[in-house]
This record gives sequence, structure tokens and C-alpha cells, in this order.
Amino acid sequence: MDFDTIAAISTALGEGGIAIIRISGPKAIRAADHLFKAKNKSLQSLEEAPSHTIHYGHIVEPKTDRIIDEVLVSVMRGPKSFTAEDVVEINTHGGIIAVKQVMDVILEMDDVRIAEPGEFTKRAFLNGRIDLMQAEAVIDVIRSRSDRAFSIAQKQSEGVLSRKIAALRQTVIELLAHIEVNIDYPEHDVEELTAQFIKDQCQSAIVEIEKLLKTANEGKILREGIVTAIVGRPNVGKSSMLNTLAQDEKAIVTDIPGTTRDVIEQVVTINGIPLRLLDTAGIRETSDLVEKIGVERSKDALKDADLILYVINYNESLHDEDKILLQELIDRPLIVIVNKTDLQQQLDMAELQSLVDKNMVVQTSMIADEGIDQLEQKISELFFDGQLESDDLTYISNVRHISLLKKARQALYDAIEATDVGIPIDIIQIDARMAWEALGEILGDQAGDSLIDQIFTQFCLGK
Ligand SMILES: Nc1nc2c(ncn2[C@@H]2O[C@H](COP(=O)(O)OP(=O)(O)OP(=O)(O)O)[C@@H](O)[C@H]2O)c(=O)[nH]1
Ligand SMILES: [Mg+2]
Repeated sequence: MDFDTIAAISTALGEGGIAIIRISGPKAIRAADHLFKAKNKSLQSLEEAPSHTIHYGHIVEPKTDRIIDEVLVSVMRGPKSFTAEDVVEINTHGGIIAVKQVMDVILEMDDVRIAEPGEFTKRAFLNGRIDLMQAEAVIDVIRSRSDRAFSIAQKQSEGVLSRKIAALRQTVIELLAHIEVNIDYPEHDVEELTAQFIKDQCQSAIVEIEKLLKTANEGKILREGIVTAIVGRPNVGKSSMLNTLAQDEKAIVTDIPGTTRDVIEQVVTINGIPLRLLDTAGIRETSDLVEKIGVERSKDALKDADLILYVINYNESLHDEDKILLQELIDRPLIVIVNKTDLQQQLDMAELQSLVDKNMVVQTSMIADEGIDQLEQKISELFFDGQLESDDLTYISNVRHISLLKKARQALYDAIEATDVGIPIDIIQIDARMAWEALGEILGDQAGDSLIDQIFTQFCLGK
């Protein structure tokens, strides 16, 4: 494919040691050479530089010969580069001024234009170096919020999941080939055998799809974080818990009931799992208008949460409000935290355990720093049965992939059903083809321009 030459600042703008400008395309090396004066006099031109070499010198404004910045320039020739095109990366001084001035002179060149967000990665895809699934993983690598999410995205960008999808497609293509032979040579009519073969082949593809879909929920959680609402009556220690888990004084803690009014969000990582903790206003009947709004927000946070941490005071007996709320929450992922165990016991534990699963009760003291480990342990068990560590890191986490896998699975079910009721084979071929196309769309084989544009615009500039 023929492309023009693009450039962008690839590092975040701000104070830092260095900044990097990336140029990619057929004129990349020539453009950089036009602005670059090497310190090493034996290097006549960057166009002579061997691939994958780095050169020290200055960027000079061509019209005035003014030195703009002292730089290192790397030359990487296609196809062995990020975009599979000729790529030049210029390391300038950090900060905003140096990198902007260098960028300005690059963009003054006739053959270079500024890159759109994600355009470098898009080129890598369009030039066939990576598939769409790998390209999407590049976004996830950049955005990952925990070590775990990062490793998973990393694996996906290397193509581990892509290979699984490709293997699935192989199964479906064998099916299609078999069907086509039957359509082309109906005289070889071995109908019984064919029907069984179609069903077996569909079934084995469905089993593989199911396995991948099963990882989807975990994948989403690892990528986006478990939305965790900390709720309970006023003054039980919800904000103290947020601060303890976050190891930061993020929320205001006082002994005045009704301290927290707004929902406070903080991302924390527990055993490698990202949690989006929401500290909320204590739930109670109140005539205070601001607190009332706060209580409404607490209830909203409850509705959308993946996990609820319900905090109760060890030093008080169970309130009627607690009983009502706990009953409503019984079918949700719930951990009950009995806090303030450093104080005198007033809570009737037997009564509490009659209301909730006693395995889901943890006792803590935020003041004496007790029970936090058990709480963290419970959270990881609840979501991953404690076996997260042994997994092979292939997670489906992208909604686009999930819906296409479901589409493929449905088409395969349809093919089985059609075979069972003796529908003509050319109709079954349509189902099989649909499954094949849905799987192909995951990798980008059948992806239309608008989908591709939509995916790549999610990237940041310079990637
Ligand atoms: N003794 C004791 N006091 C605690 C413990 N945890 C929190 N507290 C105290 O209880 C009071 C209320 O704590 P907060 O964390 O503000 O409680 P909250 O649930 O966020 O309260 P609201 O925002 O008003 O709903 C503060 O004075 C805390 O220091 C604990 O484990 N033991
Ligand atoms: Mg609070």
C-alpha cells in the first residue's frame, strides 16, 4: 500500500528528560536528514545510515541555520519497524518548547503531515505487521492500570489470542471445505457421514468459543477494575477503610456522622486486581438536604457496583436499616465488614450471621490495623477463586471481540440445528460462512473502514 509520511510527538507533553518525535513513511528518512546535522562528520546523510542505528547531532532550521536542539536520531527501515515503514525517531530535550520547535520545522516540510491519533499503529495493521486484535491490545497496554492488566494486554499484543482465533477459524474452514465438496460433487453423496462431520466440527468450535467467552468477565474486570462500593450507616468507618486500602488520606475522616457527602473514587490494586473503590455517604434517614443527596448517590453507587463492601460497627447493635439493606443485597457480590473490633462488642454476631453468608463476614479494625489482609484475601477469592495466578493470561476483554464470538457461536448452533432437521446443505453453508466471517472480523480480515477508523481514534496522539 502507498502511504504518505506522518509525524507526531510520541511522548506525553510536559517536563521530562527527553521527548520523542516519530516520523513514519517513505519520506521519513529524507525529511529527517534535511533537518539533521550529524556530529560525526563521516556520516554524510541519514539516507546512508544503516537500519537500526542511532546518531548524535543537532536539528537545525533549514532557512536560518539556527540550531534548535541537540538530539539523538534513530533510523529504522521498513519492514522491520513499528509501522513496517521507514521510521525515524528523534529524541529531543524534554519539556514543551524544544519538542514543539522541532515538530514545527518537521511539519514545514512539504512531504510530511501530522499523524492522527493511533495512525502509527493503524499503519502497522494496514501494512499487515499486526492484526486488529493485536492493535487493540496496544491501546490496552497504554491504558492498563495494574500489573496484571498490563501483562494480559502485552500477551494479546504479541498475538497469543490471535492464534487461538486463527485456530478456531481453521476448524470452521475445514467445515466449509467439506460442505463445498458436497455441493460441487453431489454424486458423492455420503449424507450420513457429512451430517455427523458438520455437527462434530461445529461442536468442537463451540467448545473453544465457550472457553474464550468464560474468560471475558475476568478480562473486563482486570481491564476496567472491579467497581466496589463501600456502604453502610454513618460513622462506621467507610472513609477510614478507603484510606487504609488506598494507603492515602484521600477521604475526610471525622467522628461526626455524615462526614462524607459525595462519592469519592480511588483506584487501588489488591493482589494484582484493580479495584475502583467508591466511598459513599452513610445511609440513613436525614432532613439535611445535602446529606439527602449524598444518600441518594450512595444508593446509585450500590446499583452499579460489581462488589459491595458493607461496613457495620462492632461497637453498636445491628440497626433496622442494616437489616433491610442486607436483605436487599443478599444476591449481590457482598462482603460484610464488621469494623471497630478494638472497641467493646455490642453487635450480635449470631443475628448478623442469620442474615448473611458467614463466610463473607470479615472483622477489621482500621485503628488497630487488623483484618485488612483477610479482607484483601476475600476480595481476590470472590472474583478469581484464588486461582488467578496460574492462568495462561489469555483473556477476552474487549466488547467487540465478545459480541463477534457470540455471533460465531450462534451461527454454529444454527448450522447444527439445520443439519438436524435436514435443511439443504447450501443453507448450512451460509451459517458456516457467517461464523467464519465473524471470527475473521475479530482479527480485522473482514473489518470495514469505519470500524477501523473507530478503533484507531481511541488511541492517543503519537502512537
Ligand atoms: N475505634 C475505632 N474507630 C474507628 C475505626 N475505624 C474508624 N474509626 C473512627 O470512626 C469515626 C468515623 O470514621 P469514618 O471513616 O469517617 O466513618 P464513615 O463511615 O466514613 O462516616 P460517614 O462519612 O459519616 O458516613 C472516625 O473518628 C474514625 O477515626 C476502628 O476500627 N476503630
Ligand atoms: Mg465517610
